[in-house]
Amino acid sequence: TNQSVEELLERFTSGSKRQRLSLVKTIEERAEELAALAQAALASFDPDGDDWAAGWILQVFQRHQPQVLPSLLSSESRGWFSTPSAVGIDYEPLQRDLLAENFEEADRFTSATLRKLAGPGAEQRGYVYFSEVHAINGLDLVTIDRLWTAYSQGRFGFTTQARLLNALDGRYHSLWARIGWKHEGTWTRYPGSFTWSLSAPEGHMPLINQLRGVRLMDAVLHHPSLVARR
Ligand code: UYC
Repeated sequence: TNQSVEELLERFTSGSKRQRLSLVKTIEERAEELAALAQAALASFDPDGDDWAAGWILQVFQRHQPQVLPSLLSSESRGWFSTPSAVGIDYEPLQRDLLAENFEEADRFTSATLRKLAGPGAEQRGYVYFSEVHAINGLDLVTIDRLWTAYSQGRFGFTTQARLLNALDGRYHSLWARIGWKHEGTWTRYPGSFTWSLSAPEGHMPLINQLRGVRLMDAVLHHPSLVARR
């Protein structure tokens, strides 16, 4: 259509979730014009938040106009979103992989970071005990969750998984099919059978291995700092 890219941005920024989703293709088609006002395009978004509209604009630049990205990245987080950590973890690799839609790498970073956050025992054993989750720093869990939300149009992340579980009255056996972790009663095989892209079902990522039962995932989704975000 013949509306200006400024008008388009205004509608994308202030619109409802549904209006925004109807505009993502148009935003993508006009990436070049958007790049000319890259700073302004992101000015109304909060780097401390998790607004997926900002994440989507950044992904559009990454795909079509990557030269504008460096000027948009903060020197502190080396990404657009802030990534505070209470324990000195650098989330730049996660933000970079999510921006570039390298979801499998982002997922591996996420599980490795959960082990690190859970302590040296979890790192040595190679997986987290559910009983270690309550002591995990909430600020770091929220940083991870914000990034997954922001770079997935709000479709991935722990709070999305928790919301889907809640809508199913806590029935995990129904959740598995909903998030694509089970097909016709068979577990989706790691890593090759998961869908490592934005076309994955809602809640598909990040993965939590179910080999040792559901209690780890249940503890993560019910961590107080994540419950507070739903
Ligand atoms: N795997 O099937 N998974 C592994 C998932 C199960 C198994 C890793 C998710 C079912 C074995 C991750 C699902 C199952 C290993 C995930 C899934 C199973 C492994 C990396 C759908 C058999 C290697 C390691 C629910 C029926 C040995 C990690 C091992 C690895 C994720 C088998 C991220 C979401 C019940 C044998 N699977 N996993 O643990 O011990 O992070 O790692 O969930």
